[in-house]
Amino acid sequence: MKKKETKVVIFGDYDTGKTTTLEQLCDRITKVEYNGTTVALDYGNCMVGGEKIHLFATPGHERFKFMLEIISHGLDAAVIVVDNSRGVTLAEKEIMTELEEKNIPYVVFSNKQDLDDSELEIDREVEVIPTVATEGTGLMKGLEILLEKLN
Ligand SMILES: Nc1nc2c(ncn2[C@@H]2O[C@H](COP(=O)(O)OP(=O)(O)OP(=O)(O)O)[C@@H](O)[C@H]2O)c(=O)[nH]1
Ligand SMILES: [Mg+2]
Repeated sequence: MKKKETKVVIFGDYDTGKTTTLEQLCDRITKVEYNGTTVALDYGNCMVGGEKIHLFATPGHERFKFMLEIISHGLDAAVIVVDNSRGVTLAEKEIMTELEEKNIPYVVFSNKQDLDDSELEIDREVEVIPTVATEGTGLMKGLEILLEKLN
């Protein structure tokens, strides 16, 4: 029998820490970026509890928005990486609404806690995991919380 494989897509506005999150969660990742800005996608995979997780990080800049739909094809779950010092942006709210409409489980990583550890203001019922992507803090725990929602 084929082993279960899960596709997780990481969304979030520009510069929130999506690529850094993926780099910390996976050993080897493939990045398509220019001067540190993701222009197409990042890909990596990791094993969690014997399950293979395929992780894709989206570009955050508005001009690459067309990529989001392409990367999202067939996703099982999602992470929204928010810059906690910036708060939830309109683009992030739109993604959350779309995921809710499609019944896709997701969690929010309130990243850059080292810059701002105030509680993230969010107007919906969703699990928020505080993270510092540059240090790897909270990331694997957050991914595990997300994957529990799939079982
Ligand atoms: N202080 C701090 N900086 C962070 C953290 N996570 C990421 N950064 C920094 O934020 C900047 C952007 O990080 P990326 O991971 O490239 O962000 P991104 O969301 O992939 O950016 P785009 O692909 O352009 O949308 C980099 O300079 C990172 O080092 C964090 O937890 N704390
Ligand atoms: Mg990126």
